[in-house]
Amino acid sequence: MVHCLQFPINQDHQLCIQHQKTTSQTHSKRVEKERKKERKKEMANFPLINMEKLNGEERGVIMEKINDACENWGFFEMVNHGISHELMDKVERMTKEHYKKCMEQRFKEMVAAKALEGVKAEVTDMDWESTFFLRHLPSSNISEIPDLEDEYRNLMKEFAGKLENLAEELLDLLCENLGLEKGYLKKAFYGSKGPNFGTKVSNYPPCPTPELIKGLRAHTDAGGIILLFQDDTVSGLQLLKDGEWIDVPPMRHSIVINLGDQIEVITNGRYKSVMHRVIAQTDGTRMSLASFYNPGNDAVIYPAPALLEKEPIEKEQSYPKFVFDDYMKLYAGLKFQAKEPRFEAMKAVETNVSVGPVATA
Ligand SMILES: O=C(O)CCC(=O)C(=O)O
Ligand SMILES: [Fe+2]
Repeated sequence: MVHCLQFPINQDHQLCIQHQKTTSQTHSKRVEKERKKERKKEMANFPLINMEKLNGEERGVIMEKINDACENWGFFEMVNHGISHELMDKVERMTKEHYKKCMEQRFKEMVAAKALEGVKAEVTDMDWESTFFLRHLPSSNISEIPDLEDEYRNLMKEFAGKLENLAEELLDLLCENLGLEKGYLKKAFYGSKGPNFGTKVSNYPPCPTPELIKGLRAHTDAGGIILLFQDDTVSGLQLLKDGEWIDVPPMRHSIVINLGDQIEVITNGRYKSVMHRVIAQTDGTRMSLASFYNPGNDAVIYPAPALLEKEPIEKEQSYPKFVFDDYMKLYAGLKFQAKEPRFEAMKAVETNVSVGPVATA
């Protein structure tokens, strides 16, 4: 009898919990659906710039689109940027061949040695990527990198030369939009030996647990302007916009641009470096070549005075002045953290920076 009495009560209770569960599941499903729709919309809005149109009557519209992308996305994707498709196809083919021949086995051994294949909890101190770094400026290290065929070395030198020109062209477009004199950003990056310019060649192999180990953990880039040649079929790069991770759509022969922390400082926050990450896929290896056009080590970075003049008093000098290399030393340990504490830390040591000639006696 007791059982009989209790049973319906329990069942009601059970049903009640079940009902609450179902309602909250429906609610969270609805929220997730809304979010997905929102993400899709944002992805469709991802700024795509046809650089060819800069030479025509639509120049003003395109410049405005670039400005909007810099202010609101920190990212844009360029087509018809002037680098030949033939050159890009060859770079892609040889990079993929090099990965298969020289890097893939090494990556598999690293995964086995670190037992990354069967992880059960989130890995927060490693990335699921296979990389090497080519330095182009101030001096090239391409001849010192082992395992590269001469043809690949020469190809990468040629590609880097084209990207360097494109980076400088872009910096001038940014100057124009910001109302800074032509050449201002290039000069600001120059220091005594010219800019640092290098390419990180990456492959993100298939990962059995992409939710537990990122291809590359979320970060903002420390430097100036980044030009990315990414795989046109295997996706994975995402940027954070209004609290949502948005896919950067793969597109054949496009170059993706994003802005680093130094552009944020020089523009006093008008343009922002934006958090991004790479999610490895469960099938398919994603290739990417990220070329970083950064200030020289001894370049002194600070908000452009011409931009500060336009700011209300309270926003004036909200960013620090520092030597770029000091920022890089700080970044080395804090890359995967928010940028704001880095800016604050640089502010704290700012008084030591001298822009003029150093007194020696
Ligand atoms: O591989 C990519 O798409 C992005 C790489 C990146 O964000 C980086 O190396 O800083
Ligand atoms: Fe990055």
